[in-house]
Amino acid sequence: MTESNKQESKTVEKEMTLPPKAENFGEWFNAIIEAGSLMDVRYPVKGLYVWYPFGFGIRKRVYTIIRELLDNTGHEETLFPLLIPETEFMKEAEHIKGFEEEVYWVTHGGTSPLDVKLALRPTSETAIYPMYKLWIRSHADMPLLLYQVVNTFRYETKSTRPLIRLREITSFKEAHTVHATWDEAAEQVEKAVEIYTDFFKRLSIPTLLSKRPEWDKFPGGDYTKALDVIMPDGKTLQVGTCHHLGTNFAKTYDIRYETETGDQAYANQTCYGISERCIAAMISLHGDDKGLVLPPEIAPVQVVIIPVLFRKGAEEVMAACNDVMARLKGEGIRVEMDASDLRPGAKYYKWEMKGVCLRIEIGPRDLENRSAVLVRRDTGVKETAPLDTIVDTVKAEMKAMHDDLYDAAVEKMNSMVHPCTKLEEVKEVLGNGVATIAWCGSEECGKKMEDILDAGILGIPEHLKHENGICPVCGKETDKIVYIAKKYWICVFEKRHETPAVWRPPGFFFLYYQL
Ligand code: P5A
Ligand code: ZN
Repeated sequence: MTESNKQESKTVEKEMTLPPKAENFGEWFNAIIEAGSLMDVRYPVKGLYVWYPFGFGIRKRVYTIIRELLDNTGHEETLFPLLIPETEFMKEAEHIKGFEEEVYWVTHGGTSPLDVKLALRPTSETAIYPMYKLWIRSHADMPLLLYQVVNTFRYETKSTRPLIRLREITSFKEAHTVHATWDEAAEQVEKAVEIYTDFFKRLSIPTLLSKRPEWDKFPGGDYTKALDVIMPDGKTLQVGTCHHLGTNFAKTYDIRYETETGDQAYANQTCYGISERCIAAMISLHGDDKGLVLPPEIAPVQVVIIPVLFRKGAEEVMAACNDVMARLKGEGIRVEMDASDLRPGAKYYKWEMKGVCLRIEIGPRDLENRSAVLVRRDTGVKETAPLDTIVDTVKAEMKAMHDDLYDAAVEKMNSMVHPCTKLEEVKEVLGNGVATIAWCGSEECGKKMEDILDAGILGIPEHLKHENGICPVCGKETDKIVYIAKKYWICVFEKRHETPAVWRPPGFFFLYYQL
């Protein structure tokens, strides 16, 4: 076997291992993580994975977008330490309650026990806010809008999954803001929601926005607004959260400022975060049985040129391909040429798997007409494009591809949101997406609904109102509606209410940690 033959047979073997997405989304997801060169899952610590360079190229572009959006809206990037002293970590009772089961502790320096244990940040409130106490002095120091992109550690006990539920979240983008008034902080939460919505649009991802119920809000916060994505199997993935923290953390960490009238007041805060779950959502929504489908802005390779070579005219074909490649590169387009001796089918397979947006084929017959064949990755549609204007055609197709991916995803999402009036209807539709139903808003009715349906309340989409709604549990009239979904990839604090409250009154807590 020649070297190239070997390569080809290996590729073909992989080709057969991507299971059909529509039938078994879970297996498809696991398979594409490897086949799409995203991550190596063989790292010998549970819940930790290695980015392949190709996957990291995707990550880099996704995080360039969020950085751009934040930088353009008054945020500044910063970097805080990974280690948090136990003394700071243990100050905010509600916050500890939410995270205590998830924290990794550093207890030793070499062989000597540390005087004060150090937590690996599960999120950075308790690292950042003691410094905010030092930085915030007067009303003129606000608003303060900082963010960082870091790794955080959460000892997740449910099954871990690459990009979705990690013990080392490698790409945690967390923003922490400080404001004079509660209303200003509330406005910032709305801005954060807008930034995240725009961010997901750039990834051609539509999201569902809702205000989380009381029992599901961020530990230590006043309220939480969250963005969820409906995954292809109908279950929802929480991809972003924006929390109003009120003055709760400010009181704990003594973040005060002098008002214009010379009084002292506690600051109001918000924080909001996303993780590499955004990449999980992107590949899941757009990918297909042939592999990754990536919005052009994200694709590490946007165009692949495949010369169709015969003995006759090979030189001219190569010259034309090189010319097109140089012109595309000149316009900043990420382009590769595949002149290898793989058979055409194997070449298509390889580049389709990597989510290359456009394939350009040029052969002797195309040259006779001064044209090339263009194939779109998302639709598979072929078109003939004149060589002279091919750069413009490529640009137009890439723009169209982003919009078409988004439109298709919106259509799919809308077809998976089912308005219901009775709980029996909700039960029926939950296998295929999200249900909306009236809800009076009481915790009692909410929890009853969750029990009856064996599903979770995502939250209230405050921008949607229900005329003449009737709560299906208590029968009260209401204008509120609620999203209900099967959500199996929940995050830390969503599990909090599963722990009986009697176990952890704050007093017991402190006692426990003082011992
Ligand atoms: C907001 C930023 C926070 O931690 N503190 C700073 C706030 N919120 S959060 O909801 O707990 O997390 C933010 C988002 O991170 C994702 N996420 C995860 N992703 C992968 N693996 C995990 N184990 C994990 N846990 C949380 C979720 O998308 C969440 O909305
Ligand atoms: Zn009710």
